[in-house]
Amino acid sequence: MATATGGGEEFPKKLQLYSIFMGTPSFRVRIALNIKGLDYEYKAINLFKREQHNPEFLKINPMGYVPALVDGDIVLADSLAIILYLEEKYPQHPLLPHNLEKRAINYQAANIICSSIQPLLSIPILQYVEENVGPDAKIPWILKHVGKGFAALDKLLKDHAGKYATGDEIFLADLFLAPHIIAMSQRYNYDMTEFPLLSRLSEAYKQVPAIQDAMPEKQPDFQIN
Ligand SMILES: N[C@@H](CCC(=O)N[C@@H](CS)C(=O)NCC(=O)O)C(=O)O
Repeated sequence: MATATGGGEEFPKKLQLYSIFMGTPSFRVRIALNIKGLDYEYKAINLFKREQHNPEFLKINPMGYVPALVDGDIVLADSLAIILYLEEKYPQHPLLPHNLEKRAINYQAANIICSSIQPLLSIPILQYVEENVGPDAKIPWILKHVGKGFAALDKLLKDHAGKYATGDEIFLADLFLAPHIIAMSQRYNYDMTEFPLLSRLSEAYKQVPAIQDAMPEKQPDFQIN
């Protein structure tokens, strides 16, 4: 680990983000860092080479997942935990609205994606579906679970949205939504017409530099897969 020496202990000087270009959880954290204007060192973890299982990385995240963040002597993993930590430690450009109801809706939307959509699309689950249900089962599986989640989010956010998911600023819900909408369109050419609000947000996200700079293809480890 690149370190700075101070007071006998060795901690990295700058924030370090362990990330993979294509994963939506890493994408969420990159957006948060960009919105808050935080400079960071990009530490690529190549999941295709199974680098997540390297003992050095398992010291950072015992789950063997990216993203993970190192901020001095604080080491954290899991995108939601990292983003909520960044929000408290670096309050500039808040990621949560003042209004309690809108804040709660942000938690709900983020958690729908974090707990009820993304885990069903994770590499081990998709491999399991392909190997144990059948090679043709993967795409219908993805479409079913994303469709259910997107339909719920479209309904949930309808009465709260402004230019973005819960108002005219990018908040937590957008950090979780944008990577999923973008990944579905890039990987599966997903048809969003059934979800009018999410389709509109998808267009709005194209104009947000913090999101565009966090795109998979802008990352140092990007490769066409
Ligand atoms: N709940 C975690 C999920 C992270 C996650 O699923 N990361 C995937 C990449 S998208 C990963 O590292 N997978 C490694 C593996 O499955 O071995 C978060 O939100 O950070």
